[in-house]
Amino acid sequence: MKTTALLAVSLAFSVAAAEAQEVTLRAVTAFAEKTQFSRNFERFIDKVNADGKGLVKINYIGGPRAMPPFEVGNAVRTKVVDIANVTGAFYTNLMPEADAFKLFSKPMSEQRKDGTWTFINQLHNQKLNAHYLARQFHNVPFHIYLTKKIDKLDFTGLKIRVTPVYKDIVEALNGTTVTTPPGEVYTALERGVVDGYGWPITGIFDLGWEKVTKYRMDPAFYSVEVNVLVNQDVWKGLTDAQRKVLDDAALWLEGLDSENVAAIAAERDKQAKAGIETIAFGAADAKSFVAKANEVAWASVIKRSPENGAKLRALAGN
Ligand code: 173
Repeated sequence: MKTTALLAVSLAFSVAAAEAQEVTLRAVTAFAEKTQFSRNFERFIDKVNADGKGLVKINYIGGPRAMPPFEVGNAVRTKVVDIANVTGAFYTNLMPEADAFKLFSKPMSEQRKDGTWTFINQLHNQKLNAHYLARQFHNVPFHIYLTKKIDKLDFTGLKIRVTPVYKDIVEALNGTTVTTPPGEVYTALERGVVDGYGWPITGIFDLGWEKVTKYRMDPAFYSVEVNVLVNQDVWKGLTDAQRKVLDDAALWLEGLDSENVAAIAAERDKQAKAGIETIAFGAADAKSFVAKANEVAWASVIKRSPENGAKLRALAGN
């Protein structure tokens, strides 16, 4: 009897201790829920909630319906949320260097070894009060999509929806830029407010944009970056065991990038079947476009942040 009672008491204590140790993190995503650039983060949340039972739990608040995309970076900084899925392009106001992340196309396994992750993490620590937990989609490029045909690399007379990702290159080709979050792209196209938009090779079907898209301009350029950030005070307050659950899930999440190769091939096919024509230029023009895109992007980052910009360029090696 005595032993059983003691056992029960000690069991009750250990359950209480485990419960006291479980932390709940509030999460948002800068992309619409269940769409291309939120989906893997949602799988990450499921994994953390399964693997982290009793240690760490993520409470998924949602996407742009809960918080405007361009405010997500600041919400992490001020601990309005604890963890977020967001591209650096949406927080260049707080960290101009974030505009350079699209110029890193090395796999994260390399970036974690060669000092890139460490430096980018430091930037997040300093400017966003955040821990840089993971980066996704390094092998997914961007394109410019159009409703009007062009026959040379020149956007004169065209209005293009941009984010900081595409702004410099569109302006370098004489286009007029209109910055909007993804949620406003469809309406802007439908109303003729813009004649095209920048977006990755994947994801245009999620919000029905194929209905208002006629052309995809090739070649592809840059690399998508969507990051998982954790408020730095929250990160520091976690136990080693809690951090390990998140770190392990982060590496797993980065590993999902291997799925992108097949996804990209399928998406090109799907776009063609939806009647989206490719506008392709000759090999020399394509090469000069990509070179120009890289050049204007680096120039813009280095102008805004000379020292860090130069360091980033050395790390990117391009
Ligand atoms: O076009 C965008 O909204 C944008 O900048 C972006 C960045 C990463 C993934 C998808 C879109």
